[in-house]
This record gives sequence, structure tokens and C-alpha cells, in this order.
Amino acid sequence: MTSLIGVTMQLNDQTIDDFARDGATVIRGAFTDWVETLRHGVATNMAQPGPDGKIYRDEKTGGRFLSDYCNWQRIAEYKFFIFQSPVAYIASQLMDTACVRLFHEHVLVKEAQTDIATPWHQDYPYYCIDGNKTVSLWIPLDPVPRDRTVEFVAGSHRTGKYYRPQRFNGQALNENDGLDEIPDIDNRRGDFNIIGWHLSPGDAVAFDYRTIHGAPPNNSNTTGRRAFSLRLVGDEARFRRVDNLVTSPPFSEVKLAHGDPLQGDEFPMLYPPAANQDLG
Ligand SMILES: O=C(O)CCC(=O)C(=O)O
Repeated sequence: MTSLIGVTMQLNDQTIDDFARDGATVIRGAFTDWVETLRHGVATNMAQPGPDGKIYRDEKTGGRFLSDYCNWQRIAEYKFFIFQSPVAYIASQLMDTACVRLFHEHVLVKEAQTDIATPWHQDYPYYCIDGNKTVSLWIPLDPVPRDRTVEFVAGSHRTGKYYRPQRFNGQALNENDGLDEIPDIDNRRGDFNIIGWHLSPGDAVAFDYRTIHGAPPNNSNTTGRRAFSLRLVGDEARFRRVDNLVTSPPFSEVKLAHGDPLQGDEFPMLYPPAANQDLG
């Protein structure tokens, strides 16, 4: 499978500036044509979660929160989207990079009546990479009103501060990582510049891996909240492996050493298209 040369979508300067300043921005209608494809992929993913997939349950209603990642090589629709949509070109503009590489995809589904919040966190300290050029594109596959959408602390990507990663059930990923716990943002919302947007299926929210973000429960009685979140990196991304520290995703099979440029089958080059690998 190769990228279509010329699959492009030009962002306006305001969007790029907002991303640089706030560490998060919204891109309306970027992937409307891809919603059905991604919904099919997510249905397969829900039916057959991968080895790292986690399902959290709302004990009262039975509503499920599925969090799963690194399935793009086995789910054809994810692969098709990653290689054929304008997503990598959009990422190159946001990160201002000549090259865009795949890190992984992460799928987060909150069924209707799932009273489970996604805790505030930064993605960067969970990851096995170093690099300043990073972007996730969080693409909702259902309508998401403002009070159920993913939210961001504007500017938190520029502080140089990283907080202790915790699993979505509240357990620390690594007890002794030397990092501080994230502040209690929910009880001090007025102290932070919190931004977020109501979204339609196929919109995208782009954010830097360092930006603090979280998401409320899905308290809708009828509508699920499916999201496909694609993690991309730009030039200079390097593999980071710190002894005795667990990362998420674990990428335990990857043969790279600490400090190696990110490369290999798990992390294909997506942009420019000519540099794209043929993954058959
Ligand atoms: O979808 C969610 O609930 C949270 C999204 C998130 O944390 C992410 O994409 O990094």
C-alpha cells in the first residue's frame, strides 16, 4: 500500500499558530470522508481488542471504556486511513517538519452511560520517544458536545514540566519515576486556561504530546463516543528506553537502542509520500 501523491489539505495560518501557542487546536471537517472507514475499523477493534487493549467498566450501567493501541498493522481500515488520508500532510504543517513518521494509533471508545473520566495527563512521559515535534490528531466518530469533549490546558506544552503518568484506573505507570503528581485540575478549573470544542464526526483536535489533557465521562444515555487518535512525530524523533521504566505503549519488541532515530517497520515514514515505505 502506498500513499497517494498529492493527498493534501492546506491549513490556515491561524490554525498553525493556535497549535504552536496553545498546544492544541481544532480542524473542522478534515476527515469527514473517512468517518465510515474508521468506524468499521473501530468495530473490528472492539470485537477483537489487541494484546494491550484495556476495557474499563462502569459498574452501575455496564458501559465500557475501551482503550487500545498499536493495531494498525492488523486492522485494514486503520492502515488505509494512515497511508491514504491527508493526515500526515496536515501533521507536517502543524509541526513545521519536512518529514512525518507514524508513532502509533490509539482508540478510545466510551459507550453511552459510561461514567468514567479520562484523567488529566500529558502523553509525552508515557512514551518511549524524545523529540519536540509531536502531534496527536484526535478524531471523533460520533458527535461530541462541549461538555463531553476532550479538553486541554492551553500552553501547558511550553512549561518544560512533566507529570507522573498513570493508567486510566489511577494507578501510576511507574511508582519511582521521580515525577510530580499532576495538579488537581478538576477542583481548580479556574486556575487553568482550559480549552475544548464541540465536535462533529470527522473533525480533528490536534495536540502536542506535552499538552495536559483529559476527558469527561460519557453521560449520554444514547450516544457513544468513539475516537481515533493518531500519534505522529516529525524530524529528529529518537527512541527513548530508560531501564526499569515501563512505557505505554510498551514497544517491548522494538530493536532500537536508546537515542536511535525512530525508524523501522513499527514507525513507517508517512510524509513526504515519496519516502513512504511500501507496506504491501
Ligand atoms: O479520548 C479520551 O478520552 C482521551 C484522549 C487522550 O487522552 C488521547 O488521545 O491522548
